[in-house]
Amino acid sequence: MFELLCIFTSGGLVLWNQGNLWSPLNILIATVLQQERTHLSQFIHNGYIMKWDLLPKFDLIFAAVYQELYPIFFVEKLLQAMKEKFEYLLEKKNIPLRKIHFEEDFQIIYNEWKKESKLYKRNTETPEEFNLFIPAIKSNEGSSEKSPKKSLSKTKPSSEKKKPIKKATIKGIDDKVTKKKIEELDVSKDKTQNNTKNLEFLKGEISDSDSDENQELGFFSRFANKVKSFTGNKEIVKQDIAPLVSEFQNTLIQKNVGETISEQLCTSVSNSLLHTKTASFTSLATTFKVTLSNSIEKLLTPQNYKNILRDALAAKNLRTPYVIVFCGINGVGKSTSLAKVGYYLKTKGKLSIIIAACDTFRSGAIEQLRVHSNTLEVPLFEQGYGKEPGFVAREAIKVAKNQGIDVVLIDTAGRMQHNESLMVPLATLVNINNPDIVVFVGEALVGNDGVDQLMTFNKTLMEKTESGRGVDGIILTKFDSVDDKVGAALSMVYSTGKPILFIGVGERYPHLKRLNAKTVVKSLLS
Ligand SMILES: Nc1nc2c(ncn2[C@@H]2O[C@H](COP(=O)(O)OP(=O)(O)O)[C@@H](O)[C@H]2O)c(=O)[nH]1
Ligand SMILES: [Mg+2]
Repeated sequence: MFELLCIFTSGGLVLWNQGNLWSPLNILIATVLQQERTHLSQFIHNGYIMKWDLLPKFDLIFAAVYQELYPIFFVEKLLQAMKEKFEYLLEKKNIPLRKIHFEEDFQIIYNEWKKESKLYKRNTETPEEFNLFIPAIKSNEGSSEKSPKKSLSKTKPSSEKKKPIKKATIKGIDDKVTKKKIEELDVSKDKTQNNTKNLEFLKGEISDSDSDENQELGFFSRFANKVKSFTGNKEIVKQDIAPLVSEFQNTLIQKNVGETISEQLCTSVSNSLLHTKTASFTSLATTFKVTLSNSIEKLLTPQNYKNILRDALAAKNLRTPYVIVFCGINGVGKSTSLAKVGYYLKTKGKLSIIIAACDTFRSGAIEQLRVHSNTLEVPLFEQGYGKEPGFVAREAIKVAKNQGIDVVLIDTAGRMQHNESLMVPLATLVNINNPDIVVFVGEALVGNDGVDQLMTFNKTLMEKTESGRGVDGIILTKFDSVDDKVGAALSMVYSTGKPILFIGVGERYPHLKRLNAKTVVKSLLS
């Protein structure tokens, strides 16, 4: 029989479990998983065998604990089937993690596995009996009243209180688990099991998915050194979590995330954790942090992300120019970002570009663009100052069509978001030309004002354009000058749901990058 089968997140949130013997698992976490020793095929401690499987993509661990004395075969197949089912539910069925009711699925998987395992067993002529979720005493020839092994009692250890292991006081991973003891206890290196290959493969998968730029942590490193106190597998109640809500709220505010947004985010994490259980090996703070990290990462990876390069190449195939409008207030880096995007599309996509000088308002704007057009060696379309920007853009698009130019980059005048009379010409430009994408350019430096700029641009455009279209995406500039105060990125996406297409990380053309959500999360919560 299994003492414990469970599914939990790397943050320690138990999503599903059957059986209740957590102590051996604590040791597994502390001595194997936290130390990234996942190449081991199994772990044996105090008469218990532990096996596990990982789903790094969703931060999930599937683990089984059973008595060494009563071996169970093909456990890895059961864990794998559970993992595949979870992956299917999360990825194909799009069911949120916390909404998965696994019990029924598990029974099906389990029955199937039991059947198949028997077949395998027959084929491989494995002599032992199966003992699955039934009292595991039967084959001990009347010795059921005496523990067959020094540390094991014969009765079913169904709870922490009754656990049969000698080291019954083990509560958490800092509970005197010395290195020496671990070495003594860890006999798994001597055992040869056929799932080694599988785990090696998974290990590869972990490093792959984490090899994202600036990505620093291994899957299980997230456990490491974070465990301070243990919730002991008890239900989380409001009093436990309230101090964490204000602590993390302050952390976010210090990183320039808007106050209301910080509060809303932390409250929603708190609500999602209330009345759930964390495993005894992890602290509530860790669980909170991992849950918050995951929700921020999800927020920063919106479904409506637009891949400018791919879309521009697709437009080229249709022989229509791909039109991008850059808007925002003065001095945020609109013209510089326009030039950077031009450079990117020209070098990466081998696309031909024309720049349209539609900031016909601010003196010097056209001359500044000419410098970019000369440096990038792309044509500049301009009709001088004072002209209606929408008409200049229309002419530029005409030229692009006639000359077979792939992309039109439209520079616009900076305007304060609340200046109605200046917003009208921008809306007219969008109305007349129906660009493929309207990009809002904002600075990473700003706090709430940046959010206000974006929201007002978006709202005004929606109100003033005939089709009711707003901003499609964001370029966040001057990321190089904010250190770890990257909260504007989160605030903007949270408030509007608009994706960050690029970040500007310097003044030169190649200083344009995709936002790495994991890096932002790390900066926000470090
Ligand atoms: N450090 C840094 N400076 C930037 C970035 N983007 C733009 N700038 C600078 O910001 C200033 C204003 O840029 P500009 O494109 O003229 O802004 P615009 O008025 O919105 O068109 C210039 O000095 C740019 O070099 C960036 O990502 N990082
Ligand atoms: Mg400009």
